[in-house]
Amino acid sequence: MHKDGSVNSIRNNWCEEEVRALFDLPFNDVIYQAQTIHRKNFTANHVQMSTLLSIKTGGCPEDCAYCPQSARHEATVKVGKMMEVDAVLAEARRAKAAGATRYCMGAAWREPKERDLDAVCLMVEGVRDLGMESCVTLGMLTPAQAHRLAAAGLDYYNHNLDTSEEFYGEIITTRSYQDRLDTLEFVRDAGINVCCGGIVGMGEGRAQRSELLRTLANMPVHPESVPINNLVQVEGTPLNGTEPLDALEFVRVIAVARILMPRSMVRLSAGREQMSDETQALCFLAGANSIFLGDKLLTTGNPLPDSDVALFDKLGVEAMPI
Ligand code: SAM
Ligand code: DTB
Ligand code: SF4
Repeated sequence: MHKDGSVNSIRNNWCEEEVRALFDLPFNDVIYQAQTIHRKNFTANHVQMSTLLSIKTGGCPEDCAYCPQSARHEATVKVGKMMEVDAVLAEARRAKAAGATRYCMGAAWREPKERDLDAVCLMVEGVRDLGMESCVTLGMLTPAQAHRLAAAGLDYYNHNLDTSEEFYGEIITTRSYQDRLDTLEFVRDAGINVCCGGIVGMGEGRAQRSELLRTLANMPVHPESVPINNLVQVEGTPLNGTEPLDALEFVRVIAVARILMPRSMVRLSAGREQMSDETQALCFLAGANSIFLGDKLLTTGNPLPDSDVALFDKLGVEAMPI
């Protein structure tokens, strides 16, 4: 039931043509639909502030063509050891003081080792003790690992499909689309909320963007959280130099995600540093309701917190309470 008493059915059976038709609508029409659905399901003008930390940076064996942390590319991120639990929790306290209500921790792994998971579980418990939502992204999981994270009280596990199944092979060869779907199923079965989205601006077409969103929306249960990343181009990665995605097309991706997954948190994730205030404002209008707060994502830049506060002020947007 919505705030206005109406019922909006959640669908998991979108066909290709229907999703593509949403993308092809006149801009005002798709934004109007998305904003209408957004207001039925969320408090208008609330945007969640999440903060991201790389707990293990660089040296990753996978070959994701967008990623500066792959050991297979020439990108220059400094490879680091896994951070200590106390240092991670000190950062989480800082993020909370700055206004974040969600703390996301990422590791440049193909999959976690058992002993690494011990430390991650302590981090998750510590973040929860601070009263923040917790999210981790550690690569592929086994069912047993998903259960361990659930027992530690993890709120969300982030594992992206990244793109459509058809385009996927152009971007990653070291693990399959099915591997990703399997991990997502283990996370779901362990009772952890699913955080799953993708990246646009990787040279894909509208058909592939549309298929990515259709795959997400046709999961038996929608991911509770859908990060939409605009590719951050990094020197030394194979995708550096890709034609950037038109800003209005990016806004359409947010709008269609909101229409297809009415109750999911749609997160305006990577790529905001390269975005104008106007584009970000359109993303909020299209139904995005979370951003990363803090001057760094995992390894790349993010707008300064002061400029985000100024943008929220200009738009009359408030930080979403937990
Ligand atoms: N290694 C784990 C994995 O890939 O599952 C977790 C960390 S990985 C960096 C998390 C996500 O960050 C990726 O799935 C991808 O969607 C996003 N990402 C990485 N590099 C990016 C870039 N240059 N631009 C936008 N998104 C990026
Ligand atoms: C997601 O979808 N986006 C975040 C989070 N999940 C882990 C990561 C963005 C990374 C951008 C590139 C970097 O900073 O290294
Ligand atoms: Fe490794 Fe994740 Fe980067 Fe892929 S996206 S190279 S798995 S850190």
